[in-house]
Amino acid sequence: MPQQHDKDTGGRSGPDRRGFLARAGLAGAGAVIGSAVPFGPGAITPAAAQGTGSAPGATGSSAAPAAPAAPAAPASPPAAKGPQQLSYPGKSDKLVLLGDRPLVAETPEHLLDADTTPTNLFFVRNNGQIPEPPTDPETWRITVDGEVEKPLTLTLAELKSRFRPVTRFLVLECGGNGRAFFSPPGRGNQWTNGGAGCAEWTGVRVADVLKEAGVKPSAVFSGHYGADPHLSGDTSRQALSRGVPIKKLLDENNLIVWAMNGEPLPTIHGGPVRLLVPGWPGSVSAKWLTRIWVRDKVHDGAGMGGTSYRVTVNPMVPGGKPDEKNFRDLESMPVRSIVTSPANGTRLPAGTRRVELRGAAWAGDHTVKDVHVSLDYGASWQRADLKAPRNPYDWQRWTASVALPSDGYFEVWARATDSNGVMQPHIAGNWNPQGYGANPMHRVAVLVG
Ligand SMILES: Nc1nc2c(c(=O)[nH]1)N[C@H]1C(S)=C(S)[C@@H](COP(=O)(O)O)O[C@H]1N2
Ligand SMILES: [Mo]
Repeated sequence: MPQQHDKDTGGRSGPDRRGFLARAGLAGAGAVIGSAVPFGPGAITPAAAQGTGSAPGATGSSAAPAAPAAPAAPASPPAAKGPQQLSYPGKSDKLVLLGDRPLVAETPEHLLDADTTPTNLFFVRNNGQIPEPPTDPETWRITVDGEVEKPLTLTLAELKSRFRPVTRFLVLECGGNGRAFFSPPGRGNQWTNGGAGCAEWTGVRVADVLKEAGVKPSAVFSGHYGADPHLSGDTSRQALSRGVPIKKLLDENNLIVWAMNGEPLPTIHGGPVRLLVPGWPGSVSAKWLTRIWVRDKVHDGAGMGGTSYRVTVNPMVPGGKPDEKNFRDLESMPVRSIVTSPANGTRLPAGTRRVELRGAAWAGDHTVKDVHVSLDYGASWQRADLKAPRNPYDWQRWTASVALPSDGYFEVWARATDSNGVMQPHIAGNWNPQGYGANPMHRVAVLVG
């Protein structure tokens, strides 16, 4: 099925996809699915050539030794060149490059198998250039101003010494996560489910800092600023400057962080200092934080308004012409579950009659109430064992042991239901031009024998 080309993105699938499928040994299945499955061709295309070795019996690296990794290419448009790996100091080359200017890379779902996402596997999303790290991180300054009694300028050293440090497991998720599942394609980086991760972050509460500044009753919204230069190099332009309503800003779970997984926050993730506003689109979690501007009206920085980080009020015709009056900011991210083991494209020995599944689930501002799995395309469902979050805005790990009725081709489907009873849909609905809010059930192909 031909797909539109999306100019904004690095290629995901390549001309050699057929070759990859043949090498990967699920060629027959892949060919059928690639053309006939309505939920997004390639959503279950084996990703085994990523070759992590984490899944026993995965078709694995032996399938395609020389070729660049050929990950699952859910609903992604054929591009001029094949999928590429990220090459960046401190980051795993198993991350899939979605764009190199600005630098954007996602984590294949099966590499999100640890309870806490290692820094080298954490997805990367930049809108502008990556700023030069300061020689002395402790002198990094942030300003809190606007609708406050006492504007503050604080160095990193002062943040550390004047406020109580807090360490939390928090999910950071790009607002566009799941975009690749939209049909017709949404404009932007073609994330599958890998524009998310859950790290352990250390910093201070935004609310504590704002308490010291004294928020005025006139405060309505925040504007967040980072030090990253605009891609064009134009110093009068911000790469990105988003904000949140004051009520969300003052939520006690928001942090100004300087450490990730116990290490100084790497530059690529916004070090020395970034904001972490969990549950909402990642774009409000400003990296290289320089300023929190408390405003008396809705922020109008780069990435606010229009159809950016916005979803429809009344549903629109997929692919239709957007009416800007019909959009509102995407706030809480939707419920999502991922299967992190086995990897998509795993081959199990003939006669295998049970498979152990592992995954993660999260739901923006909410918790996850249930995860269910199916091996028969949703005809029947089995409830997974779901752990409680370690703290608010952590993701929830789940496991399930499922019987395999026979040899052959199976798809593992996983669906989560949030604390409000809202479940993941079968397909990406509520189409919008820039492709936000897609959270269809995750599907992983497994071949027994
Ligand atoms: N200053 C600045 N902050 C930023 C961005 C950016 O481009 N510049 N990208 C945002 C977006 S869209 C996301 S999804 C997250 C990604 O964070 P990560 O690269 O650490 O994974 O950072 C957010 N913070
Ligand atoms: Mo993002």
